[in-house]
Amino acid sequence: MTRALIVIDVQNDFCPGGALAVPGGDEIVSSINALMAEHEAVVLTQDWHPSGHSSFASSHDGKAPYDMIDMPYGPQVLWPDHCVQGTQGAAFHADLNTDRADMIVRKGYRPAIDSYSAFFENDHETPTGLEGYLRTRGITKLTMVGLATDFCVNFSAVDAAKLGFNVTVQMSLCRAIDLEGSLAAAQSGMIDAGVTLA
Ligand code: VGL
Ligand code: ZN
Repeated sequence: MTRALIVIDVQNDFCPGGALAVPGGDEIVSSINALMAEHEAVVLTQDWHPSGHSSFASSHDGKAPYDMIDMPYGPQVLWPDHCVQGTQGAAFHADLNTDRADMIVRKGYRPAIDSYSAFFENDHETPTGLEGYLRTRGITKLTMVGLATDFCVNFSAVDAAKLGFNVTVQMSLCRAIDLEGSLAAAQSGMIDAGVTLA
């Protein structure tokens, strides 16, 4: 069995001081680096939005961060501007061991659609290419860690389980945004999808 560690969005904007800071987001970095040694493959994901992205509240008149809107692909939370391509906020946390990464998957780069999952954009059908990468390398078992538990980790883990991968989310190496019960909903959704929460 070939195992991959999938490190979701450990970027400055999701860490304390960032534009969409996840509480404690920086606390997990050194333990994530240590876990890399237990995996044959390491994949990093990077939220990577053009400026003016449709998931930003600032792109919609009269909307504020954390408001919801209906997009053609379904409901979408509006966020503060974050992870704009090429900015310091979009860069990986300075202590994350990016040298060990075999693959970096960028997502959320299409202006009109968000992408929480490392596998599919928020329409649940446009692929990022990660599935093909993992399958062609013979990887069957995934450990997921990173930010944020209830959005990008959750969507990535559920998609991976639906695709037939053996998926474990290491909860102690994730941190959540937790909007109106989103963490509890994510945990039960992941369990229902067959994800192991460790
Ligand atoms: C994320 C909100 C917006 C995440 C990304 O990485 O969980 N959350 N963009
Ligand atoms: Zn984003």
